[in-house]
Amino acid sequence: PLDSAHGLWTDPMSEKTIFQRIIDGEEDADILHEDDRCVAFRDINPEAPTHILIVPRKPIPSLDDLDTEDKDLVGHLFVVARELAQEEGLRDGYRTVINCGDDGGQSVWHLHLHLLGGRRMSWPPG
Ligand code: DGP
Repeated sequence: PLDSAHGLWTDPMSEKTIFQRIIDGEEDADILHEDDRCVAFRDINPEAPTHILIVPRKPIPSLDDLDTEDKDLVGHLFVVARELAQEEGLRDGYRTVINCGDDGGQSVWHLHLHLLGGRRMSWPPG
C-alpha cells in the first residue's frame, strides 16, 4: 500500500468511498455495465466526449494495493473497457488510464480504470 494518509479507506470502520456507494446502490450514477466483478458508469466530470469509469466491486484502494490474485480481475476491467469502447463507437481509438496515488493524480481511493475517447488525446499527460 502507498505511504499516504489515504490508508484510512482500507479501514472497514471508515466511511465508504463514493464509488462504493455507487456499487452499493446508495448513490446515483449513469451505469453502462454491471457484472459479478465490476461496474462501469460515466464520469461525473467528463474530460472527453466519452469518459467512463470501470470499477471492480472488490474495494482495492489503488493499483499499489493489487495482489497477484487480482490479475484476472484487472484483465477483466480491460476487456470491459474494450467492449464499452466498441459500444461507444470509438473506432478511431481511445485511452485507458489508472491514476495511482497522490503523484498519479488519484482522487477516489477505490481502484478504477478510466476509458476516454471521442477526441484526439495529447501526450504526455499533464
Ligand atoms: P481519479 O482522479 O483517477 O481518482 O478519478 C476519479 C474520477 O471520479 C474523477 O474523474 C471524477 C469521478 N467522480 C468523482 N465523484 C464522482 C461521482 O460521484 N460520480 C461519478 N460518476 N464520478 C465521480
